[in-house]
Amino acid sequence: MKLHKIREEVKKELSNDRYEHTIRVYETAIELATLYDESVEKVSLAALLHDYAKCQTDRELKDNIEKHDLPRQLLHYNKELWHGPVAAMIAKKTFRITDVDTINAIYYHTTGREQMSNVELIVFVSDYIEPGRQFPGVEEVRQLAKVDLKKAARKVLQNTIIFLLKKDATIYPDTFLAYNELTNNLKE
Ligand code: DGI
Ligand code: FE
Ligand code: FE
Repeated sequence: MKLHKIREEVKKELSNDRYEHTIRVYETAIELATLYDESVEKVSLAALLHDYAKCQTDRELKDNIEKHDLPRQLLHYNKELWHGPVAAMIAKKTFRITDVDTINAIYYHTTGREQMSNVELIVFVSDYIEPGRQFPGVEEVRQLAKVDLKKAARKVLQNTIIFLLKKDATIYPDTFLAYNELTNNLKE
């Protein structure tokens, strides 16, 4: 499917606000791909589809996780984590995307994981820094993203972990694993 067609499908599936966020992530991801000499095609597809399942109900997301053999473990953590893996499944099955890097960038866009590729890091960071975001500390991540993708992603993970801890929320293992790995990287 052509990019403009995918864009139309995404617009149909999402609320206006969610679609606009998606387009800002897409534009940010293309800027970063250009800066880091990564595949514009991969980050474009991943960014356009990363939140494709965001407007599904909890029931629909849960059913999709069960039906399509996604990790049951997800169901024991925050519902916010469900839409990435479900969107990755739809990207494969409906949009016929076969590139593993693109699929992984969609799948792990919320939690992060160890050994993220540059394409995954770009989508992960772009989701956090797109110009509509106003998280405390976002400006620091925007500056880091211009010089070092891994440092930027580490800061996103750190900010998110602190945010979740303050809310008394649980933290998905992949989020800790990604944070630990990127923190150890800095010391080497
Ligand atoms: O879908 P978006 O709003 O664009 O962004 P997202 O997919 O990164 O979702 C982020 C939300 O998920 C954020 O408010 C934190 C929340 N969240 C809940 N549990 C976890 C988590 N984020 C991470 N990284 N790890 C968790 O365990
Ligand atoms: Fe998301
Ligand atoms: Fe998003």
